[in-house]
Formats: sequence, C-alpha cells, structure tokens
Amino acid sequence: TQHKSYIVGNWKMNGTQADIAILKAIADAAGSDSAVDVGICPPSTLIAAFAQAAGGIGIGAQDCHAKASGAHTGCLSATMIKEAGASFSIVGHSERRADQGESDADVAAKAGALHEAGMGAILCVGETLEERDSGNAIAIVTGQLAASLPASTSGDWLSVAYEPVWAIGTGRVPVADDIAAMHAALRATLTDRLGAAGAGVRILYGGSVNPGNAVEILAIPDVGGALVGGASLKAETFLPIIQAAP
Ligand code: G2H
Repeated sequence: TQHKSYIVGNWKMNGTQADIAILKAIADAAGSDSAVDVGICPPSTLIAAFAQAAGGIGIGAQDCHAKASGAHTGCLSATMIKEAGASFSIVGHSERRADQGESDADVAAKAGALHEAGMGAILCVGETLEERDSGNAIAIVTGQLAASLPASTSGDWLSVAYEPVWAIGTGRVPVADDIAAMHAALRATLTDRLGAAGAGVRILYGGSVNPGNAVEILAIPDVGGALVGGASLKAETFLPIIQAAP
C-alpha cells in the first residue's frame, strides 16, 4: 500500500505572523491537490495560526518532548503541539541530533510519544560527510533507523526522511543511484521491523531539494516525497516542488 507523494516544508527557525500570507498562497495553489499530501512545519509559535489558515495543508511541529508533562523547561509535549493544531511532528532532525545532542533512543521515545498521541511522525536519519566518505553510509543510516524506531510500532502514522547531513542547506545532493540505494536499504529495514506495514511507510528525501532538482529526485525508486528546508520558505520555490511530485 504505497501512499501518494508527501511534500513537507521544514521552516526551521524562520517565520513570523506575517508569513501566514505565504502559507495561504501555498494552500490556495496546492491545498486541494488530491494527488499529493502537503505539510508545513513552522516554528511552534506559529502552529496555531497556521493550523487555522492551512486549508488542505497538514501542519506539523519540528520536534516534541518524549514525556507527556513535567519539569522540562522550554519543551513541548506531543499533546501540547496537537492541541495547538499540529497533526504530526518531525523528530530526530540532524540539526537537533547535533545541536541538542539527541540520541537514537531519544528520537525513538519522541516518535513513540507522537504515536501514543495519535499523531504522525517524520523520523529523520542521515550520514555525515565523513561517514559517507568512509564507505559505510548505508550500514550507519540503516542502523540509525533501526535504533530510532519505537519498539511497538505499526506503519501508518510513520514517515522516514533520509537527509544526508552534508546535503543540508549546502546545494549538494547525492547522485540518484546513491539515493536509490539508501532508500532501498531503509525499506528493507522497515519491512524487517514492521512486516507488511513497512512497505507502506513513505521514505522522503531531504537535503537541498529545490525546483531545479525536484523532478529528478522525486522520480527515484522508493522516494515517497521530500522534506524541504530553504526552498519551502517561499511559495515561488515550494509550489514547483509540490508540482514535481509524480
Ligand atoms: C534538510 C532540509 C529540510 P534544506 O534539513 O529538512 O533543509 O532543504 O534547506 O537543505
């Protein structure tokens, strides 16, 4: 059961109330496109306002805490972002793995919390340039995925994003064969762990996706969509990527 393509914008630490106009432009042009699922993850301060204006666009968070509540200053639980209007969240983005020191176990706990809250998760994995050059990228990234999946998991709420760290915000993208090989290996890990449900999990590619490379990337076997950073911040660059979805 393969789903339709899933194109998600990750706004990272960008965006103010004024940018609801950008969301509306994207929703007007693509929100009723039934051929592709579209999501945007604004900073948490904008989730509620974006959810109100989202039309057919799914609104997600960029992170959530693994616990439901408690003494965790500055953090937000899955049920909090859900109440604000998010239907899913990114977890384990490489910027958080690096900047906040998140481990695979942390990411698995966050994904589990989202599942428990009845939300979707986009679970990010990816190798550094050093790891790519070592020739072990596939073993490293599939190991990361296996260790970042929550223990009791079915398929439907989950997406995976393969984001090579060296391709993020750099304009560099792996060659199509390398993306295809990694996605095939991640698929094998998913079916290994989830059985038949693993076949339906969408595996997104992320890292310097733009209007110029989206058609080629989205046509690669087992690329189920894209997680888009910089190019998702403007309708002029995000819409062509949505339209590039097969
Ligand atoms: C990778 C991606 C979005 P960008 O982080 O998750 O960002 O498209 O800017 O490389």
